Amino acid sequence: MSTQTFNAFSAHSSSEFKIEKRCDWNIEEVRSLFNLPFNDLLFEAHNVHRENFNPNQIQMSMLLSIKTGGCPEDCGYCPQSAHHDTGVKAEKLMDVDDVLREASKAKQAGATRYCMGAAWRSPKDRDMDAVCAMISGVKDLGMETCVTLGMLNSEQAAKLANAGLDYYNHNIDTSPEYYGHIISTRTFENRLNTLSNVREAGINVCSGGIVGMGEGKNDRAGMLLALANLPEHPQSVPINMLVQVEGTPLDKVESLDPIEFVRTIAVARILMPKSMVRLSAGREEMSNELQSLCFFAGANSIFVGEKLLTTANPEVDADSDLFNKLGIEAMPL
Ligand code: SAM
Ligand code: DTB
Ligand code: SF4
Repeated sequence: MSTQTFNAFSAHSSSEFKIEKRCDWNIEEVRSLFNLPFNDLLFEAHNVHRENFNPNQIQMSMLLSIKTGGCPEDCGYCPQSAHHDTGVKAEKLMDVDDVLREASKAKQAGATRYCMGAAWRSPKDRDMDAVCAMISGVKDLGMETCVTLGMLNSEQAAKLANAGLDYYNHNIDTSPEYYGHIISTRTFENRLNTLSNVREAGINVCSGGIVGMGEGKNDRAGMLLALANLPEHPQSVPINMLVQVEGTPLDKVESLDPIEFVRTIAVARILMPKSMVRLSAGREEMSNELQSLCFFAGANSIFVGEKLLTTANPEVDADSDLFNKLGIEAMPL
């Protein structure tokens, strides 16, 4: 092992590869991980991964947009914001029966977690009963449940917990410093507040972010630092590569070097050794080789199915071909 690797890790590892679960990382440590030689970073991340997970298993989630478009928030990346002209039409909340029909197809396709997303700033109280019925219906099918509905107060979080919700997805999206460049209709603090309401209701936290939004390396480090230093590591950490959508302010932003994307996954794995790290949006534009590097670097969850919320995801057959080539199997529940 190079001296550089040894120095970079000696400050925070109890043995060569053992990295304790910590919530007190500092930005210099995170930056030094990002700056490691690529092979050293991948080697360390893969070892951390192997200590905590079967490296040949990937968890599979499926997404459904239960309420599409017309969102009052102005997130610069999002095709569903009413502030951007993207051609995504505003729809009503889906009927519970339709959602459950889609969920049973997802189960047949091998998904073990069903994630339902709504283009809301926060749910209206009048919508909560329908969402709770979706959650309990999906649970009855034998899948884990996840919803992403925007900001929640503590009463709403408690209601979702009572319905049996397993995970709440609420991304911090980028570093605190870059947040205002991407979204003006809410603050980073608002995000942390909802995460705290979710955690206090006893729901597992799914929180990650997006890279490739024109942010710098320090923002990627700052985003992962903020996630790793939450009172508890999020149980799931989705890392999205920006899907550029025409009509959004971030369309045509300079795309992120794929090697830097793999570094982001690797650093997430090292900082949050026991969390599921999801190679989330953006796989449609990634080669098999890039995805394979991400799995080696510690990603162990994906979204399956041909659609994310409004944009494309790889064909189910393409994913199973890749998994066969890599000897990867679905992670059982
Ligand atoms: N409205 C809720 C919210 O923002 O929390 C839930 C739905 S929102 C679409 C869920 C997440 O999708 C966002 O937090 C963002 O991380 C991700 N996302 C949205 N548009 C994206 C894009 N174009 N590329 C990558 N990720 C995207
Ligand atoms: C997450 O981190 N990524 C998913 C899920 N959580 C809700 C959403 C990705 C959306 C990509 C753009 C779209 O399809 O609209
Ligand atoms: Fe609305 Fe969520 Fe899209 Fe932001 S990311 S515009 S809150 S749907």
